[in-house]
This record gives sequence, structure tokens and C-alpha cells, in this order.
Amino acid sequence: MNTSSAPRYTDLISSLPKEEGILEPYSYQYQGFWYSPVGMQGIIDCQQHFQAHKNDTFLVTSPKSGTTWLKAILFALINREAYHPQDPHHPLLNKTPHQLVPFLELLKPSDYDLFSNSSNRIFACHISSVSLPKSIMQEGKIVYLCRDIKDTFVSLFHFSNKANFRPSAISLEDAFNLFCKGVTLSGPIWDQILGYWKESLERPHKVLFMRYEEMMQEPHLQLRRLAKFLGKPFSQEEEKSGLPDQIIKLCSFDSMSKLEVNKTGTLVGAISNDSFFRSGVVGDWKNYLTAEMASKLDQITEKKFRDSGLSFTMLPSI
Ligand code: PPS
Repeated sequence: MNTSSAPRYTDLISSLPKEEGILEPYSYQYQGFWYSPVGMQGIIDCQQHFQAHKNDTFLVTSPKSGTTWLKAILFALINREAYHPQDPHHPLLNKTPHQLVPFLELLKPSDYDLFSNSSNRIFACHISSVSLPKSIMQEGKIVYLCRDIKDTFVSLFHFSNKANFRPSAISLEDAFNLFCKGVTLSGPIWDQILGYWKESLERPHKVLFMRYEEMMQEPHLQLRRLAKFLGKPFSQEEEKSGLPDQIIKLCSFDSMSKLEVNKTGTLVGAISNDSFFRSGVVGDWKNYLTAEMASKLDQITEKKFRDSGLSFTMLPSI
């Protein structure tokens, strides 16, 4: 995968509304959502050239909502016949989830062919439902993952300062103000979530709506739900042999974050692999946000999701 070529679509991108970015110096607003310059090129590329297949799986997420985790789970689940989760040579032991399940935004059209031989391709992206390539809306399955908004923000803030793409670190307050304004990677986050929530209600066989906290709280149930949605439910033998447990263990924060491949190296030469593993817990926002900040995010969330049937306080222990 080569991301080092000269910038593309520069005229189009430079004509778009531009704001300071939380993760990168600038974000650009495209079709109602904010993206990085690199992401923009990948989105236009895939809108113009990507062709989805009927056996494809697309993981769409709001950034920092557990993408790396669900990439690992999807890979282990979909490829469980080729690679048993206890196989000492399992690809997840020596490749990162991001290598095994690439982000569409980081691919160029010539990279799409690298995956054309696989009958069960898995791609990920952070693209809003309005900007997804049309063929993805028609072919394959979409798994959408989001996370508590406050935890997502805190995770993004830490990631930004670790990635170091900006000329200087961003303060929590500045990042917070941009985030609340919706100027965040693939934001406004509420609009991205709502777009896929609605799709999942209208087309439940096409779009599965998942949440980080539910994966944490009831991993077995969620894994079975995922397997069933993908048309690959666990057989009785697989259940009896403990295969779902083995997948959950292989992909757990504890296992993944200790692997050498995830502790060293970088994603496309830019982001250290270990920056995708920070604390991996629910509710870490309490250690960073003031009561006012938390209340402001809750209020925006409440207002945006009103009448949608979507609530971010529906899990009793969260
Ligand atoms: S990205 O950049 O969008 O791909 O980042 P993403 O993977 O979505 O989010 C990173 C956060 O997910 C946590 N993480 C995990 N949680 C549970 N289990 C596993 N296996 C796992 N792997 C990564 C990671 O620690 C980041 O959350 P925070 O809150 O920052 O710890």
C-alpha cells in the first residue's frame, strides 16, 4: 500500500470550507462532514473507483470508537476456518488489525486489486453514510461501530497529541470546542452516528449497529449477533469447543496490546502502532473532562438524538 504519491484533487479540496483540525493542521468539509486532506483524497478515490462485491464486509466507525478491536474481531471471525483463533501462526499475531483490514481512505485505486483475490474482503472506513461509495450501499454488509461520545472525544484528544500531525499539541479546551462544533474527523460525530442508526433501522439486513460499551459488557452476545448478521453463525460444534471465547480472547485489549507487532512499527509510516492501544476502558472521560464539559456533550447528544430512538444512556451500568 503506497500513500506517498503527490497530492490529488488539490483544486477540489482547496475549494472546500476549511477549519483547524483536532488531529491534523486542517480539516475540510465535504458533503457535510469534516475530513483530513489525506482522507479526502481516499474518499474521492473510492467514490469514483471502488467496486464493492457481494461477500464484502465494511466496518464503518466513528474514529476512536474501537475500530482496531472490531477489525481484529471481524478478521478472526470471518477467517475462522482458515485460521483457528488458537493457531500459533494466526495472522493477528504478526500483523496489525490495520494491515489485515485496511482503511479505504488510505488506499489508492491501484491498491484495491491487492484484495481482489479474496472471496471475503474486509475493509474499514470512517466515511459518513451520505458519502459512502454507492456500490457499498448496494453490495456487501456494513457493520457500524460507535462509542460513548465523551470517551470517544477523550480518546481522540490523546491520539492527536500522540500522532503529532499538528504543528503544536492541541489543548483539551481547543479540541473540545472544535469537537462540539462538529469539526472532528468524520464529524459532526452525532450526524455520522445518526446516519448509520437510521440505515440500520431501515435496512437491518444490510447495516448492523454496534456499540463499544455493549461489546465490553456482553462480548459473547455481541459476537454471536455479529456472526449471525454476517451469515456465518457459530455452529453447535464451534460453540461447544469454545471458539467464540477464543476469538474474544485473541482480540482482547490485553492480548492485542502485548503483541510485539502492535507495540512497534507504524501504520503507513505515520502513526505508531501502539497509539491504537491506550487504556481500552469504559468511562475514562471522568479522568479528563470537567463536569461542565461532560454536561455540554451530554446536552448536545440529547438534543441531536431526540426522537431518533437512540440513547447513549441505555446501558444500566454505564
Ligand atoms: S482508530 O484510529 O479510529 O482506528 O482508533 P480506534 O481503534 O477506533 O480507537 C482506539 C480506542 O480503542 C481502544 N482499543 C480497544 N478497546 C478494547 N479492546 C481492544 N482490543 C482495543 N484495541 C484498541 C484503544 O485503547 C482506544 O481507546 P482509548 O479510550 O483511547 O484507550
